[in-house]
Amino acid sequence: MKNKDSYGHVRGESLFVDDITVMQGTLHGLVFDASIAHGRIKNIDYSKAENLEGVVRIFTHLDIPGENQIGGIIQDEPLFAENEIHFMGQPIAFIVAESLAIAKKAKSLIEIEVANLPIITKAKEAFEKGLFTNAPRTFKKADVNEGFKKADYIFEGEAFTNGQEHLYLETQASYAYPLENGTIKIISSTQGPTAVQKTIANVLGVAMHSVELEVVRLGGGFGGKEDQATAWAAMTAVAVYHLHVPVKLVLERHDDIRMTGKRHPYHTFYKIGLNKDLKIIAFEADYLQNSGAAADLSPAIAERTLFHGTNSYYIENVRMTVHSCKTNLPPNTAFRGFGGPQGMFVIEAAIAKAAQELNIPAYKIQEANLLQEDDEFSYGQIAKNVLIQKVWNSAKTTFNFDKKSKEIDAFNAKNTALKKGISLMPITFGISFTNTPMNHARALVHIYQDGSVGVSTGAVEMGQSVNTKMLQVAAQSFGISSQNVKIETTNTTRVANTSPTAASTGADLNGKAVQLACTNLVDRLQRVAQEVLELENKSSISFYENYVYVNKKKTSLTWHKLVSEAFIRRVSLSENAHYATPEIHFDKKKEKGHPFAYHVYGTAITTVTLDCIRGTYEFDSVEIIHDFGKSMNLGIDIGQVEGALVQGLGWVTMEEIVYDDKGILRSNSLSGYKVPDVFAVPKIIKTIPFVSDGDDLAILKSKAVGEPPFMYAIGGYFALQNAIAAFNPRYNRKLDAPMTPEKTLLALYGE
Ligand code: MTE
Ligand code: LUZ
Ligand code: MOS
Repeated sequence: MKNKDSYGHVRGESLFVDDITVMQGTLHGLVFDASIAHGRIKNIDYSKAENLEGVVRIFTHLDIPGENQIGGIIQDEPLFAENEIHFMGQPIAFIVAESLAIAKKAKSLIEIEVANLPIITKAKEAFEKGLFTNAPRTFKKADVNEGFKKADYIFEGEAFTNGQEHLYLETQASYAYPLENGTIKIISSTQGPTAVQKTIANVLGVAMHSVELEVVRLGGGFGGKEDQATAWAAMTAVAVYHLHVPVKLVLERHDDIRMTGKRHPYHTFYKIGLNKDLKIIAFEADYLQNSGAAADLSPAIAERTLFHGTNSYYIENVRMTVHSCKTNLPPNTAFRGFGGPQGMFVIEAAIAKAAQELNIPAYKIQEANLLQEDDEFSYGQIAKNVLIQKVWNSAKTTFNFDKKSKEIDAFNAKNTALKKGISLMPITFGISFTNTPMNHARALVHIYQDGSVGVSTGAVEMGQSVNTKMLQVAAQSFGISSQNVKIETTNTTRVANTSPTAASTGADLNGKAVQLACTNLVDRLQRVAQEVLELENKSSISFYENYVYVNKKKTSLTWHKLVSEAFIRRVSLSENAHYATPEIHFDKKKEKGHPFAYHVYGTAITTVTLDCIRGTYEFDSVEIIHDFGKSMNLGIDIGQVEGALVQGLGWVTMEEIVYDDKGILRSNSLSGYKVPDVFAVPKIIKTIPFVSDGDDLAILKSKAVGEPPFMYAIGGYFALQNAIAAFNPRYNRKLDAPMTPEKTLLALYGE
């Protein structure tokens, strides 16, 4: 089945927030934000702006009826700045006017006086000054000092990864309007409708039942709308609270890029100890996470860095600590992989460093340390149904790794202006929110009396095709064709108390809830069929291709007829089901437990050709063996792998976020911030499913796929490093992503 949205998308018929037909009297909002990164507000004069014709009202923190607070995990982030500005782009006021053009004019008339305060943009500086958004977290396994004592080789180094702009096609957006009795309805482009609802209730000082959140779909989220869709929705809600008319806010691209947080940059200090047989016996890391000016999701992201700090390797002695450093950047936030990519980059950097020092290819170290069945992760979970060795071997044989390596050596021996590089990148990614209490979901399924079906869940469609998967689950459970099923919008009045659609768990959690609801309905309908067909029992009854079957034989009773019989017999045709992932637990005091329902495995082989005169490069191929389990929709799942891979290659090669010393974002538009275009995509991307049983905790045994493939791209970074080293043997690898052509050129001719 194709993505249900594909028809609407190519015809331009799919609705996003900005496409909603607005109601009469709708007003337009614009955010007045800080143009400096740190300072004390001495005075703001709104009078000229307020007096402009067409300006309805300018809202500040003084207009907030409840709490001026939007922090999700830690309450450290005001909706509107009060006395102090903490980052460039921080919202100070919300201008509401009859048109956007008027609001823009008004914005230019606001006069602000500030006293500058010292600006910190680098994690390391904040670390040295002791500035943090939240407490550090440490995962320990066995005794790392003892491990280093036993090691034959010890290497130390630093690794950097920069941030990443989400660049969802649809910018942050919200449309809010009053319903009766003080209720406000908000249509928002958010991955977390309940979080937005809860925050708005707190900002307005009203009960959650007075705030209704509705999400149709997102033009991409990638984590950027897991926590950071809230502010914009809250601003429109504050305006509606006071004005009692509809208010719309759609960020323009420059405003969105400037005001929102990004992937966390990391600056990490690591130490790795190996034995003569290349076993990694000890690994230690201090990750300096650049959290920005408020915690946002930093504590949770820090946690996932630790979970994935040892990637696909078994390491006996480990100590890893994340320090969430408070800087004057916009609060950094969730982005596909959620700290996992940052963690995996470091262990791969440490392995690359060791390989260089030992003068061996990195894959020999990788291969000597792959996780085996029943190995213990640093967080205490025992690895079960481990596929990493298998997918690794499969990638090497399927894609002729040995032959390719030799060909590349031969090519490099013959050529001077062009050099090639190759790498292997294994991934092991845990599926579940690492915060155990978040792993639950609900579904509300209605069978209408004409046999058509409406399904509501807490899942948010953002292009990942979760709605198509929900539709498949319902259609398959009922044995009816997919045209009979409609996936409804995500709405907090139909499905409440949801976790955000994130952590790649959307299809699993919501799909399992849909499955449960459908199973209960099937049970009821089987009883009706038993009556109608006058059978002894219902165990022989099944539903298939819109018909009732008995002992696998088609009867004349159709699904539609059966449903109308059930309706006449006053049988409930609606069901609400709740699913909570079984088995998982985690003890945050001991930092041990079983946090993940299962793991997703895979291995990518990447080859690159480097132009050693220009410093430019092209990825020739990325060939992947990926563990989909039993994919319920291979077209969609391969699309996720390819999209994630290219997004990851952007992160490690070309997307360079630049804040200057004053904390001003210089890479603030697409002329200065380059993302992969069609020419940057590897010439060959091959994704071959690794055939396995899947996992019972995955929906229909089809494993989660949203984030894991992002990390294949890390292999692209190291393939490129290898190509540089083939040209410049003196190159002392500075593992600093992204490896832009400029940095590559310097590396080719530097020490
Ligand atoms: N795919 C598209 N097209 N657009 C997106 O915004 N977000 C990614 C991934 N794939 C995203 C996407 C992220 S960050 C996550 S966590 C998952 O989708 C969320 O959806 P799922 O849980 O249904 O996999
Ligand atoms: N969000 C979250 C996530 O709150 N917890 C997680 O573990 C997570 N993992 C990936 C992406 N988003
Ligand atoms: Mo994805 S970073 O979990 O939204």
